[in-house]
Amino acid sequence: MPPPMHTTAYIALGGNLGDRRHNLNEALRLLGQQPGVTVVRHSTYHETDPVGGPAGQGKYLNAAAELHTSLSADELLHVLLGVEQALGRVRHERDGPRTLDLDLLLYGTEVRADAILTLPHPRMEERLFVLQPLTEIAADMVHPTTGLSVRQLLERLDRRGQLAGLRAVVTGASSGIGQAIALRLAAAGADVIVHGRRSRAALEAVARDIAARGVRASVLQADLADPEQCRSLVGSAWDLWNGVDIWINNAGADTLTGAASQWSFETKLSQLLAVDV
Ligand code: PH2
Ligand code: MG
Ligand code: MG
Repeated sequence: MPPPMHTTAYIALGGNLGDRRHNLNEALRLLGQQPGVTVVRHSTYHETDPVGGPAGQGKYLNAAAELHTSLSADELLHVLLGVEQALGRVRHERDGPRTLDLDLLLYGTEVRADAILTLPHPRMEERLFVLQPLTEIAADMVHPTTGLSVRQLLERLDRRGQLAGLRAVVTGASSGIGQAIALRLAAAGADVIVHGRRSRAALEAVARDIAARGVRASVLQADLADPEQCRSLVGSAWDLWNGVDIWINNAGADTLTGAASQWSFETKLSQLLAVDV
């Protein structure tokens, strides 16, 4: 008898609530029990820092697994959601802590993007917590849209730096510490918006240095002492690249040098509160 038709699929497993090791073990065991699904191999478990989501959440345990399945991609997705639920997954906020997340990374060489499913998984290339485990079990597998192997995707991400794909804003970035923070973020792979109040030319020079690191750079000006300009700065920054991942409130009023050094204590204090706070 010929072997039954199957598709090779890869999934990412991760969780940062409860007994993480137990949840991953159980997920693999339950998956193997599903009709039409065989767990061929899985990676070791990697402890990883949470990417995105709320501050203060615990570290993740992540893994990857290779499946053989006679199910369609939609059916397999349904099975993954069922196993998540069986292990107590409750969905609150986006990227919030969870007992178990099962993401379908690849289903054969299928490429699709619709309301139900995007294949390959749209963020797998940016995620060390996916590519490191996946490299253990499928280093030479070719990713269908980039044409790169999983090992090459990992090497590319390592080269691009830890903050690749994240969008940062640094206020008061035309000089000094703010400029240094902006350049360091860019060196780590982040796209950076540099904010300043006055000197457009200085901001544009910093933006050029940032862009020279191969990331996106942009300039926004606003007087942070003016609440209305604060609001519009946030709106413009958000709209520019459709979201913000990192916001550094570096700007501070200079009340020590120049004309400001002659101000009364009360004036200095109110300016500090208006700009810095
Ligand atoms: N999953 C996310 C968001 N952030 N971070 C780590 N380290 N591991 C994950 O599995 C993970 C994450 C969204 O699914
Ligand atoms: Mg996920
Ligand atoms: Mg998921």
